[in-house]
Order: sequence, then structure tokens, then C-alpha cells
Amino acid sequence: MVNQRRLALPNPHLTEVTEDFLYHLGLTTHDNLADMFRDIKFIVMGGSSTTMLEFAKYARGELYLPSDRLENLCRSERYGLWKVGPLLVVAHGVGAPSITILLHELFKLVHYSNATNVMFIRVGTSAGIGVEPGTIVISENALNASLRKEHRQVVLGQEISRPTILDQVLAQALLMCQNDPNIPSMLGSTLCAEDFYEGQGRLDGAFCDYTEEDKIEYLRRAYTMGCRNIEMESCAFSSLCHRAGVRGAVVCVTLIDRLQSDLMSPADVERYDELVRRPHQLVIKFIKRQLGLK
Ligand code: R2B
Ligand code: URA
Repeated sequence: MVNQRRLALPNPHLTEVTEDFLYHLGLTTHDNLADMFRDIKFIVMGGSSTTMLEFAKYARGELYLPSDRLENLCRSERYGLWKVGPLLVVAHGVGAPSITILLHELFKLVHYSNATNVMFIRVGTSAGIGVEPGTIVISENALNASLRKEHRQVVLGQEISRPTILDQVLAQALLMCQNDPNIPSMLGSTLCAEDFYEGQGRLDGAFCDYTEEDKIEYLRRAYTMGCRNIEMESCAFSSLCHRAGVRGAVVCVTLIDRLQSDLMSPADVERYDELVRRPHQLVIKFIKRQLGLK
């Protein structure tokens, strides 16, 4: 028998609260969260609402669930929340602030609903560093823009550093599900930037005070440290999952190789939808294996 582990909320102030509001989900503890969410085992999240709704529809078919209308359970306009059997599909928006707020509320949702052994997986797009566009990178580590394995946040005026730790066993298990020889897939470190333009050393933002040589030097340094892709949420995601004691993984496809270009090639633009679906297909294969489905 697998141990049934409930997610603990270590915040002592919550014991004094009679009704807890999950503001950005538009849910409260006066909603019947246990009835709604107690059976969830997987939370799969990605940036865009449209893409994550598509993912939810795909998951519903793959998990042989009835094709009822998928209702967005998020009662605010900030995020998206769709339940597909034991899977909760979530849209988290762009960047650390957005995913941080969401994770606080999702951890509370999991706790209040008495769900057990819930794992968290982020799927998304990323830029590659020295890897072919279309590569799936499963993050072993998340490095911040200073190339350190830490997530920094200012709390009460003090900058706090927290480690960015991902579940290595889960990352390996995900990689083992990848059996399509046409899709390059690897474990690698992920560089987590605070911005899409200057924060990722792009030359095509509205501002740029560095040279192409500076950009390449930074990207090569990241490559030498094991980074194979760049996105914008892995530091917050990994440090918060670790703090909450839940298993977390990040699975992204690369759209470009930043050592070659800042823009997608026309051929890759053409197959954009197919590329976006690559992490989805891999994660669904993993979930089906976990559920003992073919
Ligand atoms: C990847 O893509 C988004 C930026 O375009 C961001 O959410 C990320 O991590
Ligand atoms: N996401 C990013 O953060 N950067 C890219 O270049 C592509 C997707």
C-alpha cells in the first residue's frame, strides 16, 4: 500500500482562519473543496489558457473519460482550472509572480480538499541552448538568471534565497516514457529568466545595451553549467514544490536554439502546434502508466 500523504500547510496563521479565500481561483473553504477535488493525483500546469484547455480535452480522450463539457472551475479571470478525472489542468500565466500566487492557492486547495500524493508537473515552451528545436528538456535543476540554483524573493524588505530542487526520480520516470525516436529528449538544467527580452539576452527587445558577443558569452556560460533550455517559471515552481513537500517536474519543448537565433525559423513556426503538444503527449503517457492504462 502506498502511504497516503496529505499536503501540510505549515503557516501557523491559517489555524485562526474560519473561511480561507483562494482569491485568484475564486474559491473558498466554504465551497465543497473535498467533493470537488479530493480524487486529484496530478496537477499539470502550463502558461496559456487556450493551450491548457486543449491539453485537458486531449487528456480526457486519452484517459477514456466521458466527453462532457469541460467547465473552467476557476471563478476569477486570472487563471484556468479544468478537472479531468484524477488530473487537474491549470493555466498559470507568464513568469514567477504569476505562478507563485497560483501555487500558494493550489497548495491550499490540495490541502483543504484532502487530496493525497498529488504531483505537480509544469509543461511548456522554452528556448533551447545548443539543442535542436523541438527537443524535449526535462529539468534536472533550475538556475536563476545569475546561474545559481536558487529562487530569490523579497519578503518584508529582505531578499530571501531558497533552493530550487526538483524530483530526480520523477524526471527520470518521465524521460523513460519518451519512446518516439523522432523526438530528441533529454534531462538538462533549465535557465529561468525574469523576462523574455533582456532577461534572456535577446537582441530584439525595445532596449538592448549589450552586444551579440556578450549574449553568446552568457549563453555559452549557461550551456557549460548544464543549461539546455530557458523559460520563466522553473525557479519559483521548483522551490515552492520542494517547500510544500510535493513531487515536481518541468517538461518543456525548445522552439529555437538561442546560440543560432532569437527567432523561430519559418519551418518551426509552421509546426508550432505540433511542437507545443510534445510535452503534453509525454506527460499523458506518464500519467497513463501511473494509472495502469494502456
Ligand atoms: C515560456 O514561454 C513564456 C514566455 O513567452 C513563459 O511563460 C515561459 O516560461
Ligand atoms: N519561452 C521563453 O521563455 N523563451 C523563449 O525563447 C521561448 C519560450
